[in-house]
Amino acid sequence: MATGKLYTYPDNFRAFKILIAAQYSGAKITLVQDPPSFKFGETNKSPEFLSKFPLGKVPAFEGNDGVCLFESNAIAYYVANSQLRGEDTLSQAYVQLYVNFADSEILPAACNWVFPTLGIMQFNKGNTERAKEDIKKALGYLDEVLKTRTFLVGERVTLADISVACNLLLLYKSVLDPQFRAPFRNVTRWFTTVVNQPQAKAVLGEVQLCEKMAQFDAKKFAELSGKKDKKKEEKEAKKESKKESKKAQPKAAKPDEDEEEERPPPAPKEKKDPFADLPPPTMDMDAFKRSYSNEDTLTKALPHFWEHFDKENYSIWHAEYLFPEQLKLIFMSCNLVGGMYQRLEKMRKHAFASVIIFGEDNNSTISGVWFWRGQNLIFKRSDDWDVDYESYKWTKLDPDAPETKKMVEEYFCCEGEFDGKKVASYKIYK
Ligand SMILES: N[C@@H](CCC(=O)N[C@@H](CS)C(=O)NCC(=O)O)C(=O)O
Repeated sequence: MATGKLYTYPDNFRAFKILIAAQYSGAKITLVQDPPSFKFGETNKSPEFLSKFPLGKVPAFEGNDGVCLFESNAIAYYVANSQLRGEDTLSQAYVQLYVNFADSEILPAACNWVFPTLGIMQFNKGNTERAKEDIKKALGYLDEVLKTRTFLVGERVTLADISVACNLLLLYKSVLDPQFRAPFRNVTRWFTTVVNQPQAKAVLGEVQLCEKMAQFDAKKFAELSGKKDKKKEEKEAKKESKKESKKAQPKAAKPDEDEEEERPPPAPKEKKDPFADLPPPTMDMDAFKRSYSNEDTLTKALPHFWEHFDKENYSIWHAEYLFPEQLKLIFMSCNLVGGMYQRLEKMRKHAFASVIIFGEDNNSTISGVWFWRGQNLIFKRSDDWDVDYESYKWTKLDPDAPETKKMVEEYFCCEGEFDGKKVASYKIYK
């Protein structure tokens, strides 16, 4: 039976899957999640940890026999028993179906909806509405399945129930209010059954279902940080009144009306080239990114950068997150930055960034160095790119100044003095 240590941070729903599986199988797992033995952003970035888990991600499992595993579903499988894995090949295939369904069809939408309500991700109305629709679709499917079943696969709890329930946990706790969950009664019955099994309860404690849907309060967010951005509000109001179809922003009132407005989706407009006003690019961005990804940053990628950087057609910028007092756990800040990168997917060919999260849980800042095509703020070139940038202060840097050289080196290497700030984590946009 598996015995070992599980590295994670407290209250990680990914670790819950593993811990619940271990409750069923009797696997002995020692949690390593509190300082000094584990500090998220530090321990998991240490050479010792990386030698065992090269991606530096948690949860990560180290068996007493030396087995090292990451990816929460793989660990849950390893520490489970045959009941949880599925007793025959078809049941095992169904278990895989639900484990993957939980991660692909539920989790991304759950994060897009819940994270802004926790203040750890920039709110975007279109994204939240889309996430709600995705969740409705996933719950609708599960509700059909669970009409005639107590558990998702077979007659007993399996990893299917554990994975799906853990990925629904944040939703049920904070946004699936009685009205939203009313059409999905079978799912709620099943969810309550699963989380109240003694093995789940031992890990999750009492799970209280949401009474009132948590909301992102844009005004409060801005007021609290003392940086109310009038321009952004005006823009939002304008967008709202125009019912801009592109982002399919529904009215706040009735959900049924919202759906009508959203369907059918508008035909995609012919997009104009955001860089139409600029000469063709001269710098080979891919070549730099290849060097950055594959070669030593200090001795290869940086010299490559300075040799090929074309200051006529590209510019370098420093970005400072404007609301550090809102930042909570370091991994949440990573998600904030990761979400911004995702929303800027189509800009990747034209930009590169190293964004660093400094400090520690509940006391951190985010700043980065970017470079991109053109001399002005790149985010203004397309409506698709303007979601997050106003949360940052942007300062254009002089590419010839020695301070810039130092800053670029520190940020690209994610190492350096940083005016005394301590690197907790970083994310590269490439
Ligand atoms: N698919 C992975 C995701 C793991 C993951 O993204 N972990 C995050 C925290 S929730 C992490 O360790 N991030 C640190 C990093 O990206 O450096 C799993 O299910 O285990």
